[in-house]
Amino acid sequence: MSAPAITDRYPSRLEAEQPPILRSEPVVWGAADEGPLAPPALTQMSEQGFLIRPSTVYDATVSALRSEIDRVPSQLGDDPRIIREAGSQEVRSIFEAHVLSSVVMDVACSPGVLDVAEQLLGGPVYLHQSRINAMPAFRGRGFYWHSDFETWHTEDGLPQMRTVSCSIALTVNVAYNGTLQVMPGTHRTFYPCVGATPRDNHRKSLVEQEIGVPSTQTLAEAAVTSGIELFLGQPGDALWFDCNLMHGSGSNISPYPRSNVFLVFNSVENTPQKPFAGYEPRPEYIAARDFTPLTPRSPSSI
Ligand code: 6CS
Ligand code: FE
Repeated sequence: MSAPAITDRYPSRLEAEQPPILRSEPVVWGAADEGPLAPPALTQMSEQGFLIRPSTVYDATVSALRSEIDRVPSQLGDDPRIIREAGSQEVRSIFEAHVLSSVVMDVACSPGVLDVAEQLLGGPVYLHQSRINAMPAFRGRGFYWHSDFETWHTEDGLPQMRTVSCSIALTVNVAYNGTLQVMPGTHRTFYPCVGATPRDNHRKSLVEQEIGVPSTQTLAEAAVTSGIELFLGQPGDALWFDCNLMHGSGSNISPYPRSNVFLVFNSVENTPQKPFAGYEPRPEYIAARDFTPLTPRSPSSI
């Protein structure tokens, strides 16, 4: 007898358009007395799906992180973890940044980061994905609208929305250098997407995501209620956003590069199953298989 099929709460990569699905899990899993976030911040996260926390890392740490954008690729050479811009050889992302850089791992485990992630997800967490994103000046290309959870569910097998991202600015994030745009409140709805997952989709999707994006009609309808907000921040500021928040970024034609460190925390109670609409699970440098909970590191080490 074959094993009973796992019911999929959030089907996507479908043949035809399907109506939106209301989220069933909480957004905030921990309580106000379980971490640094006070009730207003928890409410903001719960209702809007994102939260800005200024001055999350010190200037010296920002500098150390920025130097990793040159150091890591020059030491690694040709490596799948280094993603380059389509039309040029400029570095776009460095994946598995917490493995390649102890500075990144120290930041992920620092007070004001790890304790926030644990509070939001209600217990121990590990890193599902990490990267340094570097959007070059003039020709840096953005990402079309998407929910990260849509990809992490279909291609990586994360069963529930119990995952949160922390994006730490390493440069100024201004309206004209391709900063992140979010649709507040969309994290409470799952938007199924049309189109089957191609084999080895990540080879394309990490440069330009075409599969796993909602239709323009769906996006237009969502934006009527949500509106669109920009993440505007200084180096060292952090943007926390829920795994299912609709977001994207425009191109950067300004003379100012935009870079950030992107940390994806997942609850240890939400480890991946078989991909819900993909083939092989994606490589470990994109979807981690080391579920060891992170433990705090003292601020003196960063
Ligand atoms: O593939 C990922 O894991 C992430 N990258 C993209 C372009 N979309 C989904 C998710 O944010
Ligand atoms: Fe994303």
